[in-house]
Amino acid sequence: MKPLILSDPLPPLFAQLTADRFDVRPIGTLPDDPAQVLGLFSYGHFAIDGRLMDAYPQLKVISNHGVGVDHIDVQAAADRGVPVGNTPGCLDEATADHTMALLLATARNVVSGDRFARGPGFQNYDPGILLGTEVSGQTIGIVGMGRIGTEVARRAAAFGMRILYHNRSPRPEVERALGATWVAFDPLLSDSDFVVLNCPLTDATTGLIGRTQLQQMKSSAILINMARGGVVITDELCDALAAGEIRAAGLDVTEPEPLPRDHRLLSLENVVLTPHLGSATVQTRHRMMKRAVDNLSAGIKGIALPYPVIP
Ligand code: 8YV
Repeated sequence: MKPLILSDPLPPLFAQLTADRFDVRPIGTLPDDPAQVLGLFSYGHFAIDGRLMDAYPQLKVISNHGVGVDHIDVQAAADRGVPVGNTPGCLDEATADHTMALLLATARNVVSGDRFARGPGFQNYDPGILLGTEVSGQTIGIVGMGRIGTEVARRAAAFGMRILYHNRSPRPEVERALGATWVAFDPLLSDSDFVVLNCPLTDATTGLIGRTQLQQMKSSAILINMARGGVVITDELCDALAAGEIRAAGLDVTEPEPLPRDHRLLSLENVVLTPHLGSATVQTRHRMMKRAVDNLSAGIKGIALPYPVIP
């Protein structure tokens, strides 16, 4: 009998991968005996709190497909002796690539340009339309110099950008390798042409960017959020974008996510949105799934997870 795992819906390819090793059933459907459930698998970020853990007395492991575990109460899991695993170190390049994609798209009007190029208005070439802002030679301010932030810095260096960053602890090796400079949060906001969020969502970063911080930014600046929607106060960002207090925003994540279809953010022209695509490449998804499945297997065997989350 294969170990019983509860998961949110998996696409067919991954459903097959996991089905080879586990009996995967949808979260929310109670098995006859909850004590049969040995693992919880979070694919699309469903919330896992202590109460949910307590519903399964034999729970041996919680595996998260992805790095961010803000939807899992990791301390509650530790208190119950249940290890939590995630998938670090295999999605940094893909997520950094997408960060640059949003940065370039907002700076160079890629989305509005696409719309215009397809529309009835494009009859004659006019060199004066849709002028973007330069990327090369501009200042990027990276909030969160972890693995992903470091890959963003590497790309920014290749674009000839000046690199500022803010992180709890300075990263001298990144400074040496990529010419990045640690600055306090306020000067990062006021000196950057692009403020890029690559930090985890924690108590300290929830609502990190609101009205006050947006007003500290240059009116020509662009905000890129690749972290979690909750790092930005959505209503206050909408106000700043509508009032032209900042130039534009590129958002891979929002709060709430997805946004209600009539949300104000969706009607703003100076926003480029993607639906949480940071790590969404075929190659990266396969690496993530492998790590997530390895964590599940180890937890069920009762051995140390290869990719544990330390509370
Ligand atoms: C995934 C993510 O898209 O790693 C993260 O924190 O948010 C993304 O890489 C997500 O975990 C989907 O499973």
